[in-house]
Amino acid sequence: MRMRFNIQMFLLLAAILLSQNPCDWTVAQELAKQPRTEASFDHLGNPKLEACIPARFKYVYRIGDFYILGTDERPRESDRNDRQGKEVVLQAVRLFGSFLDANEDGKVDDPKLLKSLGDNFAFAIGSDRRLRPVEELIERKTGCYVISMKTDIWPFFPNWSGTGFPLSGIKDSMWRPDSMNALWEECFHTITEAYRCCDEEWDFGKKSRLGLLMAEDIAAGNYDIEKQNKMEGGDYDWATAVNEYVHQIWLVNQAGKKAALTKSQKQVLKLMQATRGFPMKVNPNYPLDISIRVR
Ligand SMILES: [Ca+2]
Repeated sequence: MRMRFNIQMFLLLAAILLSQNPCDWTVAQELAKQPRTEASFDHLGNPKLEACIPARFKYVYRIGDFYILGTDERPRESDRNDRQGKEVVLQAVRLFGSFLDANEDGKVDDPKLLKSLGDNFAFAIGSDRRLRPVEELIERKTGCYVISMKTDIWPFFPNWSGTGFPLSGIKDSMWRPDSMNALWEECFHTITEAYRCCDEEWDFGKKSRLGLLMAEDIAAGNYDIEKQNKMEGGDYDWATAVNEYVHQIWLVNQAGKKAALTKSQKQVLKLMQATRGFPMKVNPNYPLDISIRVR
């Protein structure tokens, strides 16, 4: 039951985080940003963002100007009770590396995606209590919206392969495979949010291509978001629902279970496949080579 509770908490908090449109916020904060040169993008990272990271965040990495930072707090729900915060940070760096270099040639597949990540986002790992002030500070000082993996709430299963789960179809927004590693989902949402900031096809609104496909599925009785909406007291936002729908479809496809998708869901898959550099799979053991250890 504890797992069930945690998944619900995970969905609820993920929904709250995703319900804000980070691009709108970033635009509003644009004036607060210092312009940075190409040279600093390559060699210096973002000193302003680094200055916001407290010493208790012992692990700081960057890929280009996109920062991944974490504490040494142990993840609360994991496969072993001796898992360390460092392991979560390192796996996040590997997942982002793999998402950015899906063909594994050691080069970022789509520099536009990396730029969007660095310009608009950072990724943080640790307990909710430790993360909140840092999320707020980074947003305020740099305009980067922080997407987080809350390791005191959400499950970290580093050996999860993303395959082998039973599935008869994605019926609702609450569906996740049992024993799923929540870190995959948070990193994936960061990637799709970055596309949302740099690619007009990646819109989650009601009139958007993705929004219309989800609406089709709901109208056909194939998919439900009302159960989650009720659980969240009517606050389950449409864009968040589309984002989670996209993630579920991606997850099912990368597990080799595309046949279980509806016609609309297969169209979502086509949009992903048509997006330049979009990672259709992820390798949790991707090497750390394209990242720089800052701390
Ligand atoms: Ca590549």
